[in-house]
Amino acid sequence: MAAIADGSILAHDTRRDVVIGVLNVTPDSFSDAGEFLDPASARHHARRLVDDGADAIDVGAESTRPGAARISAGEQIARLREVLPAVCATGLPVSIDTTRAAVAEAALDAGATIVNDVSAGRDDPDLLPLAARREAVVVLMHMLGEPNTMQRNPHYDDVVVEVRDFLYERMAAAEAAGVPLDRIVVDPGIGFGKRLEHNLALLKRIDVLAALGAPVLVGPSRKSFIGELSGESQPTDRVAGTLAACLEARRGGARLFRVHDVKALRQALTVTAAIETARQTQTSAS
Ligand code: HH2
Repeated sequence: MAAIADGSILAHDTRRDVVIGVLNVTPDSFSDAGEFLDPASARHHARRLVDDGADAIDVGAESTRPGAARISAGEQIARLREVLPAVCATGLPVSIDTTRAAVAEAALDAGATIVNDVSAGRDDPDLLPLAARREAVVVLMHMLGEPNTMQRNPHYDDVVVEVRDFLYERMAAAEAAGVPLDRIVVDPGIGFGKRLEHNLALLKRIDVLAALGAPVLVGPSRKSFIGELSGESQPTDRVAGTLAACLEARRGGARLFRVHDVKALRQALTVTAAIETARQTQTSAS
């Protein structure tokens, strides 16, 4: 785990699974609202993510759950001020989950090296040029509309093709802003303007997105489609469904997983990798 704090863990040549632990410094996130708003508990949770085997930590100060209220860049920065230095001190690469350039800049100044933008550079025109200047890794995520309205009757003719074309266009926009291809990660945006069937179609066809040539990140963690399928109303009780979604996405070529339950996913990935190795050993011996 040496020398990865610059975000190079996300580089294109890695075949390693990357587990990104979620740290929401928010009062209104859908599954961990208010838990880590106070800096001491945020620091404590960051250390726990490290102990649980996270490869990186994604810190956000604005909820993107359906219908969430927008908060200003200044308020996001205030929420993050005490938390970010402590999270960066863990030594893991730190990702900032924001659509605002000012927030991204404050996080990069504090030591973050990855910008996770759920608007894929559409919300703030300064974000991609900033990421380019600061040589940050950028996560470009698909979202239909915006958090306030995205779950109002989302419609696609072909969700996989439309998400792929959107990500292709945003990759081109990021490259035009100066972000090199080997610093771009793409994400289908599970739950962002998608019904159950859209989420399932995307998780089933990650290979189509992987063909774009950038590493694919998925963030199904505890999301409502798992509740729809299982009847589980408590997000914290959706861990098993989260693991299933991540492992299926991995079969299609997803390499990065943004999750709340790092320890459980790490274990699932370790077992999956061991079985794959056993299969390869068997095949080469026969
Ligand atoms: N999902 C959430 C937030 N950020 N970023 C990426 N790249 N991909 C995702 O799927 C994704 C994301 C929503 O989850 P969470 O942070 O737990 O909730 P909230 O937005 O309510 O804080």
